[in-house]
Amino acid sequence: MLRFSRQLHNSTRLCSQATGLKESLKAIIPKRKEEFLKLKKECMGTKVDDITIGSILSGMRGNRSMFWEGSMVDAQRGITFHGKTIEQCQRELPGDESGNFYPESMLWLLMTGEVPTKQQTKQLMEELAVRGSEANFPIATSRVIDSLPNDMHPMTQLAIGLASMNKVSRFASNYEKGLLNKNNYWEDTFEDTLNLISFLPILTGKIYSKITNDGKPLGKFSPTEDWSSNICSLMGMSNSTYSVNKNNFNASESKDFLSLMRLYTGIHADHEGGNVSAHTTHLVGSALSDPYLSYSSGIMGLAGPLHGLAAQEVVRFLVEMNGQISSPNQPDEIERYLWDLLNSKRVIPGYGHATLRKPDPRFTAMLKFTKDRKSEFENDKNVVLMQNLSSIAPKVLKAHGKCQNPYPNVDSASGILFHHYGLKESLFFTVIFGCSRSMGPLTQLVWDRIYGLPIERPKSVNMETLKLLSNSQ
Ligand code: CMX
Repeated sequence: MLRFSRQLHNSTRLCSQATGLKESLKAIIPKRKEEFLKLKKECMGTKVDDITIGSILSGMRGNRSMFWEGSMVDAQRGITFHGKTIEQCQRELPGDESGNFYPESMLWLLMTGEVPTKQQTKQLMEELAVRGSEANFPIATSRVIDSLPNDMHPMTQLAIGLASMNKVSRFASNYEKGLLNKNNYWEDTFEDTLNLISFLPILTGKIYSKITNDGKPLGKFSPTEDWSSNICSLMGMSNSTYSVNKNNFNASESKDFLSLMRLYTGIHADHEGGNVSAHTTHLVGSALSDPYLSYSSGIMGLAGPLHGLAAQEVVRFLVEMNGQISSPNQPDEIERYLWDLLNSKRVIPGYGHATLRKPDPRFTAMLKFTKDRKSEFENDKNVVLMQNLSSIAPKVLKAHGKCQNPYPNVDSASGILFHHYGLKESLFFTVIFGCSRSMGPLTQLVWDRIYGLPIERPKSVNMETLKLLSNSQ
């Protein structure tokens, strides 16, 4: 785990002047804003794409109609963060000894477009640990979470918890007092954004303790640990506290679970703007709702089975298949199982993608995580099945001939790795996704306000209009 030195820790204050990230952001705003305004002035009439009736009736697939800077998804290359592939991020962003970049360095990259130094990353870690400490965590949110039924869906608890933080929103409060104008909206949005991200370890820990331990704490927040370490500790998944919750977890597993947490939360941080959680955060934020309300809405979208819940479906699928085949190393039996599934008109979970046409590089990164730890995973038949499936299922799906992308997506691996380390509450996987996904959409919200993007208001059309349009061509 990464521990901050006391001296450095004590020098960090909650106020914005101490933040390296905010100062770096301030330094790049004028040039980016100038470019944006020039583009807006000179190119407003430039045509991008034709909108067809097909796109209106098919979820606006492929319509390039949103402004989003942090990341892009290319059908062949997959995700890039400010132009950098996951492999480049692993090489260039400051990270831990196991080769994973810290989510904090991804946050810096998303916010500024620049690779942070080790010192800047460390400073941001410290800042998040101070902002998100027990003393600063909103008391009203603690009370709200405590009052919810333990068996309420963890994503509902997350959305409620985030919305309740609106009580401490600097943006909402200063807007109400008439202290804000268009030029400084972004600053309080930035403050709320960093506070929200910093509050996630405690909020996540509270929700996990409700669903597993009747609300009794499973670990303690440490102001000298980084963001991912605190998420693990508060879930009872750190070396010192794990025994409260489970009884067979050892120190080396704890370190690997932390690596997995860093990998997972780093690579899920953003997936361009059109996905439901990102788009919703942007849309709600365009009404000048504060970051807590905006991201709470995004979380409600992430809770949908077609968006954030696929990882839990994959775990069920792998466990069930293993119960019906003699061994995960029997390709013929696996193929037969897959054909039975397809012939009964069901999908192979964890395979296919709306945009990608190659294996998801996030899946590749997770697969590498297992290959780098061969001895850890070789006896876990669910993980072995996940690995073997990634070469068998694409052949079957190609022969089936329906889906446009027969390759594994990220959900094909992520849940089963959590499962391996003892995180068996599959409904909870999406909460960790929600911790990670806060970074991209909220970063974009800060930039939306730097650029002064207006409230979003597409024009809707009815059946009569569509008929008229189709007859006129
Ligand atoms: N298994 C079987 N059939 C599949 C399939 C799969 N994994 N993926 C797609 N198909 C089928 C579709 O159901 C569709 O069939 P119909 O024409 O009968 O409706 C056909 O192939 C064409 O679909 P597509 O254009 O290739 O895929 P879509 O863009 O419509 O859907 C997705 C994409 C992800 C919803 C789909 O591939 C799927 O259901 N996959 C399984 C669930 C899953 O893994 N979801 C996680 C998504 C992760 C993410 O979005 O990041």
